Formats: sequence, structure tokens, C-alpha cells
Amino acid sequence: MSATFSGRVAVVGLGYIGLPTAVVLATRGVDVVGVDVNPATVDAVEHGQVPFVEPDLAVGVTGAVAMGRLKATTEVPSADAYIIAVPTPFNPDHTADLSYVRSAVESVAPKLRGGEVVVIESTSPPGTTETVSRWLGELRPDLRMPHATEGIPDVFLAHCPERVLPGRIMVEMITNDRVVGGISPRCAEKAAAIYRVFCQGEILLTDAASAEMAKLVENSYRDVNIAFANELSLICDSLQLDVWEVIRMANRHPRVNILTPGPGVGGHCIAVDPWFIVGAAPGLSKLIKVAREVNDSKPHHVAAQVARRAARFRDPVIACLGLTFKANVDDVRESPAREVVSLIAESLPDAEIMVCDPYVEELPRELADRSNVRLQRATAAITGADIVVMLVEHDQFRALSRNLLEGKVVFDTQGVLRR
Ligand code: SAJ
Repeated sequence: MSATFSGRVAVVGLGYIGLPTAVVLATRGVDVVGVDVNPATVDAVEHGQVPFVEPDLAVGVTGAVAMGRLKATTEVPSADAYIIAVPTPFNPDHTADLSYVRSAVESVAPKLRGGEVVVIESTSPPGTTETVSRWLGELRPDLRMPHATEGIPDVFLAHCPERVLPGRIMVEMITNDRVVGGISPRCAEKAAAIYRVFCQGEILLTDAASAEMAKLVENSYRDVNIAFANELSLICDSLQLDVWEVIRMANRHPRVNILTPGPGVGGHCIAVDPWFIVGAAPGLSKLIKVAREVNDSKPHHVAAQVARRAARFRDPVIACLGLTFKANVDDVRESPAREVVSLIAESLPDAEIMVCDPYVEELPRELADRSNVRLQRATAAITGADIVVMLVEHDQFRALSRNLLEGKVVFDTQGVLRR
């Protein structure tokens, strides 16, 4: 029979993954302590607030805190299980920056007494969980770590990658299948017991490195497919074909499902994770690397197309619709739309650029510092614009009256306005 978990969980890192994970555990009766190095995040959670927009998360946080099941702190407490959900960005040479994981592990190590489960949720290159086991072994030589024993270790270590889609996190956290990879089968089983508390999908047990790789492969698969769509859009532009029409036709084949071209690929996952595979097998990851390069080059192509259209105006007024990394989220980090706006502002210093985004209240620093860029409401911006650039297909933009666009030069990177 599958083991069930009882005890207290510390979730280290209260970001897009850690906070929802803390909430789903807490609302199912587990005592959860959320830990974050940022006192403002801790303070917000303690007051039942959410530091970012995600449907249904706010109500979950409020409920869990009111029930007394969720607490937040900057200090790692003693717990029966630790879930580490801190960022793993990449270094300038595209290798993984494991410094946040390392400092989380260092803060957990002194709390271990034996018998705890430590789960790494942070997306990591293959072999990282084993590295964490070694780090813990060095930090706590008094405890047996799973990489170093055939028998029962003192600490059970596993990797359980998150697979939730921003915008649908609270649903997918519960319904998605979950991969749990242990340093040993016993580690995987111990970690799986925590996820059984809330996960209605299937829990798939494997080894830690396969779990790490599976996560990277999922996002690389998507990146390669988006790159195919983006490359098609470049080819169709040069052949003066309508890429949306071409894709629409091709997708009527029963075994073809081409994704949607856009201004580029953003977020902290799809644009990052493929590099970890390239780093693990550089000579072999040719397609994955080229896909990354195709997607990374897309903002430059879009900005160049806008500059070409702007050439016929004296001091063009350009409305850029959307700044976030994808539709209907408030996250502007690693956003291709943001890069496009920067590139346009740089290449067209005499243009007036109006940025519209219902999810953005303040321009990011590099745009706010430019005298030719300002934030504006969509209707006013479009009305005063010569050129309208559609960058993010927020629902609010889909609903815009097409009459507003009459007489404007429209550059639609998402095919929204034609649909
Ligand atoms: N994009 C396109 N065309 C498409 C689909 C997406 O240009 O047809 C762009 C989006 O606009 C965005 C980027 O790609 O800039 C990524 O968006 P996304 O919605 O595909 O994915 P994310 O980054 O929000 O979430 C992904 C998901 N992974 C997969 O679908 C394989 C999610 O399940 C993961 O949990 C998440 O990465 C993560 O945290 O790794």
C-alpha cells in the first residue's frame, strides 16, 4: 500500500511554484511553513496576500492562513519534509546557476535530525539532486545521505519537477501527472507520499536524473516546436505569404499541429531549460540549440519589421500592445515583448512609443528611463498611433473594436487581430 504523509512541511522559496505548492498542501490540512529570503514576500503571505497575479491563488492563501495551516518566515524551521522551490537561472555562458539551490540547502542542513524528506522542485540539470546529496553529506557528515549508502539513509532525497502552466497553476498543480525521481526507490516513495496529499494525477516514480531530464525535455519539446512556428513566420514574411493562413491550412492535416508564432519565447522555463540539456551534452544537442537561437532572434526580427514600416512616417507614433511574457499574466520578466519595445525605442529615437498592457502598472526600468516611451491605455494609444504592434494576445486586446484600427499600419505578431 502507498505510504501517506503526515507531518510538517517547509517550502523554501515562495515564488510562482513554492507558494501555490504551500497553499495546496495547507488547504488539505498539512502544517506548512513557507520560507523566503524576501521579507516583503513573507509579510504579504502572513497577511493572506499574494505578491503576484495567479487565478485562485489569492483565495487559497487567504484561506490557508486563516485556517492557521500556512505560516511564512524568513528562517528555515525544523520540519519533516523540505520542498526546495528556488530559481535556477542560467549564467552568461548558459550553464545553470545553482547558487540559490546551494544556499537553500545550506539553510536546511542544520535543521536535519534524521528521517526527513528533502525534495528539489527547482528545474535543474541532470545530476543536480545527486550533487545536493553530496553537499548535504559534506554539511552534515553525521548523517547518512542516500548517494552514499545502500541501506536506509538518514535523509530521503528526491527531485519532483513542477509542470504547471502560469495562468492555470492552481488547476494543473492538482490535476497534472507528477514525476518523482529518488536518489533511491525508497527516496522516491517517501517523496511521493507528500504529493499524494493533493495530486489527483498519476504519480510516476523514477530515478532523480531521469526526473530532472524529463522536465528539461518537456520544455525543450515546446521550445523546438515554437521555433518551428517562428521560423515559418520568418520564411513566410520573406516570401510575402501570410503565415497564419499557411499554418491554418497545414493544421487541417490530421497529424499536423503547428504552434503559434509570436514575438519570441519568454518566461523563466522554456527559454532557459533547453540550455541545461545543451550544457549536459553540447555536441549532441544541435536541434535544441538552434531552436533556442531561432526563438531568441525573433524579437530582433519583429523590431526590424516595425522599423521598416516606420520609415514612411516623419515622427511615427507607435502603439505597442502587450508587455508581459505571455497572454493574461502580469509577469514581465524575460518577456520578448519587452525586448521588442526596447529595440524599437533604441532604433527609432524620434518615434513616440506608447506601451499598453492591462497587467502592467509601471514600466520596467530600462523603458521608464527612455524619454520616447510611456505607458498608455490601449484605446487612447491606438487612436493616436500611426503604427499598431500587437505583441501579447491578452483577452482585453482580442476584444478591442477592429474599427479603431482603420487607417493604421498594423503589425500583428500573434495573428490576434485577424482571428
Ligand atoms: N509561445 C509561443 N507560441 C506558442 C506557445 C507559446 O510563442 O504557440 C510563447 C509564449 O508567448 C511565451 C513562451 O512561449 O513567451 C512560453 O509560454 P508557454 O505558455 O508555452 O509556457 P510557460 O513558460 O508559461 O510554461 C511552461 C510550460 N511547459 C510546457 O508546456 C511544456 C509549463 O507546463 C511548465 O511548468 C513551465 O514552462 C515551467 O515552469 O517549466
